[in-house]
Amino acid sequence: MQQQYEGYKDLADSLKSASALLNLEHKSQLHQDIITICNHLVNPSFRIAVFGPFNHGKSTLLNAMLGNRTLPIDLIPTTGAAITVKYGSDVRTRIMLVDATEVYRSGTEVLQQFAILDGNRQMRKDVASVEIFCPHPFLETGVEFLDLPGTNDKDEQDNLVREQLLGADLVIQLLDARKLMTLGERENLRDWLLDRGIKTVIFVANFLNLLEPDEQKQVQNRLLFVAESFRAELPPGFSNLYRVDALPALRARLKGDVAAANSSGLAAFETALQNIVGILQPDRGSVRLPRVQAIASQIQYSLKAKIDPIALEIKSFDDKENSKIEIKRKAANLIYKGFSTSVGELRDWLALPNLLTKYQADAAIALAENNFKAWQTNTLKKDLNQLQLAVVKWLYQAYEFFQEERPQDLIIPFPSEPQIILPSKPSNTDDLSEPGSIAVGGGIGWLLGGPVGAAVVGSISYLLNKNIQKQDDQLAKESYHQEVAKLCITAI
Ligand SMILES: Nc1nc2c(ncn2[C@@H]2O[C@H](COP(=O)(O)OP(=O)(O)O)[C@@H](O)[C@H]2O)c(=O)[nH]1
Ligand SMILES: [Mg+2]
Repeated sequence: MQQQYEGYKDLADSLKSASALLNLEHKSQLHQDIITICNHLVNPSFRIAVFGPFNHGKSTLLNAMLGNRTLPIDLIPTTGAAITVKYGSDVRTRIMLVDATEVYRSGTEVLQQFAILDGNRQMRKDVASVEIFCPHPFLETGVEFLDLPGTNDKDEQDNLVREQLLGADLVIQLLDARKLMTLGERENLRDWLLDRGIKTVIFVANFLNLLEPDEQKQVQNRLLFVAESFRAELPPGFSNLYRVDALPALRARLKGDVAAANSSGLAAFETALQNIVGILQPDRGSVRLPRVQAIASQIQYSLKAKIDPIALEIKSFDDKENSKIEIKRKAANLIYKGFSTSVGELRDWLALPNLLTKYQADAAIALAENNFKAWQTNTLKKDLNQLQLAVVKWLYQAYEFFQEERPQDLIIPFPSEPQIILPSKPSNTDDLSEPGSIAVGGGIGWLLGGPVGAAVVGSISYLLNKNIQKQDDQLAKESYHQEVAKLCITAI
């Protein structure tokens, strides 16, 4: 039992924290219902509420059961507060005010002051709860009664009453046999109760004694129909319809007249009630949990109504982001491919064998013609620039597209101009008139002018075309211009 209560406390806490997410107005129906359900879940007593329009004899019936005039009857204008009747060793009244002041008095006279409606038929706003303690054996078993104000006074009171029903384990619905509810009223009530999972409802018909005997029979049949149309969930074998003449019952109890109590219908009703409570009380979960389910699905529904638009917003945001990511992915792919191709081309170009194949002859000739720097700028650097530009173009696209800071430019340094040392001129050569035998890069042009220069250039082409410069060292030695040509090729 203890464990079960702790479980219910957890359940109540979960309901409260789920409802907190809804930011409900404190006065809203759902918020009130949740509070009521949570309090009900952890209430250790079995609560029986008496419900019905004012002047139907609710208080009279409860007094008849209690065997005294504990509850105010005929308060003028009418009872305004819900009064809980609990077990106590003597009759006492406790009124809690909204400012947490407690009014605790012997007897029930103090009710006249706090529990009636004022001239405007309004309940005193400063009263939070009204309890009466009573030494009755039925109450001692952990049962409490709830005497409710009339339901057709004012909307505010209707709300109060309905909340109280939600917190009751068993509802006694009082009917006036002289004026039964209309079909519409009945359906309203039934829907309201069933929607909230309130299924333990017993009908008690009052005032049947005021009808003529033939009328009684007719009304009895209609009452049966009303009771049957309500799908009550009572323990098997118990009727959900009883007849009690409340005032004669109270009088019989006050006098101790057992026969009169029997004929008023009170004794049979009490016996049935005690048996029903005996079965339901140990199994309060089965009464209370359907209401938790009803309220939980309302919370779920409200939460879903909040979640759905947010989920939709998140989805459309995600979709947008994903399509952006997809575009970026495609762009990255494209740029990466282009970049790889361009870098590949540059790398191939830079490979020494390729450079030699493409440029060695021209470079060596340029060197021989003292034209190396101009050749380097106009041919070699131009070709490199083109390839480099292709690489950098992709990089710039990437940095622009992904909004990154541009990197430093790619710098490929050039070696300094090659230098050669001319061998000494053979003595039998007349073609060269100048005596200088050593020249450094850039300085041999004047030395190689004239026919010797032309012969050197011719030799460079010849040697590279034949590709014999390595094979035959002898050959170079055979002629001075071939030797110089070979030096130029090597320098390059
Ligand atoms: N004749 C007659 N009067 C009744 C009966 N039950 C209640 N009354 C009277 O109806 C009036 C309203 O009763 P009360 O218990 O205060 O009704 P409540 O407003 O539903 O609590 C009182 O004057 C009662 O005496 C009954 O069975 N027969
Ligand atoms: Mg009353």
